[in-house]
Amino acid sequence: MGKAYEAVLKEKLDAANLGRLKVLRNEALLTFVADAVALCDPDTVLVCDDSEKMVDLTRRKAVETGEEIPLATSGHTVHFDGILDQGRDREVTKYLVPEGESFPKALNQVEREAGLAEIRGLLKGAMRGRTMIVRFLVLGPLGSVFSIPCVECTDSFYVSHSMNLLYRLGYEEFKRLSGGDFFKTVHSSGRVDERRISADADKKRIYIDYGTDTVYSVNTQYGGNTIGLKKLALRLTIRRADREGWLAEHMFLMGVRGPGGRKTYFAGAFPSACGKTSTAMLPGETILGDDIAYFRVLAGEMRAANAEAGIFGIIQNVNPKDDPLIHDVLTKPGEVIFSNVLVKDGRPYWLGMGGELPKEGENFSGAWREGKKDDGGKPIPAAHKNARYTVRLEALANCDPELESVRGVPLSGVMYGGRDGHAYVPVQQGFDWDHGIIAYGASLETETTFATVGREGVPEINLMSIQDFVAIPLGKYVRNNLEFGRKAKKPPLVFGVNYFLRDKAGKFTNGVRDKHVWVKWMELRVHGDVDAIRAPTGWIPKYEDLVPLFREVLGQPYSREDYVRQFTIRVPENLAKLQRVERFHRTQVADAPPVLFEVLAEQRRRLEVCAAKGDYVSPLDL
Ligand code: SPV
Ligand code: MN
Repeated sequence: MGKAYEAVLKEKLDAANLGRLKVLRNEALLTFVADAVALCDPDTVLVCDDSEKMVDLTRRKAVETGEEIPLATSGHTVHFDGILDQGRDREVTKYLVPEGESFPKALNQVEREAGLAEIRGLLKGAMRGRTMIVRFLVLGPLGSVFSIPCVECTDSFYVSHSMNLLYRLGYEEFKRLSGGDFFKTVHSSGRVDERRISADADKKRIYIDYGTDTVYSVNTQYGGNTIGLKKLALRLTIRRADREGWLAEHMFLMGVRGPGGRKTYFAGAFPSACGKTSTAMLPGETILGDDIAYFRVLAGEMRAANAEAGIFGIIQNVNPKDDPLIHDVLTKPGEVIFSNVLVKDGRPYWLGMGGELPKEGENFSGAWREGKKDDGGKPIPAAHKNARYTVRLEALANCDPELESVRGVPLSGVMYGGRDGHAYVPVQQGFDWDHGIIAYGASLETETTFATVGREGVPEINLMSIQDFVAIPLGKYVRNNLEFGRKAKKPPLVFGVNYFLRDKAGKFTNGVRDKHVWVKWMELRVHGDVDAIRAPTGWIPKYEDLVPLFREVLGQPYSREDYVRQFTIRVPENLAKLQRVERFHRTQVADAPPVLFEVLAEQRRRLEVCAAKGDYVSPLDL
């Protein structure tokens, strides 16, 4: 080798591990790994290839080190994160911005040199006494235009094990890679306690050096903070997609069955707790992805692929009735990592699983019994609300067969779903791509869910449900979406859904399962099989088209009263929503495209015209 990195690598890597690294013939990679080794100072380095032996080794080591504990069911393990490490941490996740460079002000950031010095200081010597695991993975299907190679150096076998389930193994891809860019992550759990849990939560930092496509993460283990390929890479991907003219979205992908056995693909963006996973997993349909989708126009057609190959899903409320498919995976033998659930006698328990939970067991706080309080005197729940499961998508009986398709799948529809108790109807279709992107995507609101009695949800905009990750100016991101639609010969239809519309008494106007009917209606719209009514906010379903769908999909009748209650246009509430959305874009989005305000202004005019018929206009009167 004879290069600067040679001495470092030779000191820590044995011949076999060094050989696996050198055969990749990638200077940038060797430099990156050597830098991580020199910085973190592990005792040994394990360079993983894609062999079953390696995959099995990281799986076994996760248990041997104590980061995961085997459960009674074969293949099941549990991992606990610290009490202050139960979710993505916005506060300490920052972009490293070089001095003098313009970067969106709304995003959490730190001057690059100062930030690098801080996080590298925290990583210095952090892996002493441990093994550094070097993992090669790929975002998107292997060997495709969607593929993005990634390397992660971590001292957590739990993180390494999780990546086996969530991504495509990429060692062979790196062999094929001659030069080319790749994403890099260095992660260390930092100091750990006797349960192998990160102990210095106050020193938790996740910094994104977007100029070098490198992520640094330390003193944390929660998947969303440590698995570089998840939301951290999404931030880098959005920048890359911006440069290259495609889109990286925070969306699920699903196949919806239509008449004659046809299958139509949809993508969907929902802020958390707005029905994203339950839509993606509707029984009878196929699931292609639950979190991150890439869109490209190939030969004039919009195509989509899942960046991931597994699910890091919220387990709260998963029950056999509403979520039969995933419930099946979580209760049968097979590879599942549970995190932050309650464990009693080798069995996992979570909130909302149905039935009584044990009164004691082990959870993220250690030994737990009902009534246990945290340092602030607040009761610790049996399991965390953000407790999760990690599984391969293929474990699901309805995993779509096109998951690994190198050209992705043709995308026919995009849906945006918020939590809106007051204004938007349960389902509607944008008048065109621009209207859908603007009136549904860029207007996506979710209500904060306060448990406090009498306190109503405060609407908060989460633009396309991706706002946290948009590492380019927000207005540019909206513009990219608008322009992207123009590149396709036939852009997908855009739908807005809202599963949370309430009546005057505050009751939900819809049942939990009604979403399946809306999805089937969208499928029919894509193929022009049903007509629709032109409402001020979009095309809405006709009553007579929904009746057979309710009967066929849910086996239940659908009354005209329900239809009128759900699809009445609420003019004042819609005007108020428009005002909030406009204010957001005027004040928070410096470079909002002018067309956005035009489309919103047209929507206002349509609502004002409609107001001649009254404040609340029945769909039967439109
Ligand atoms: C989300 O919070 O949107 C997730 C989980 O999908 S995380 O990996 O934490 O981002
Ligand atoms: Mn997500």
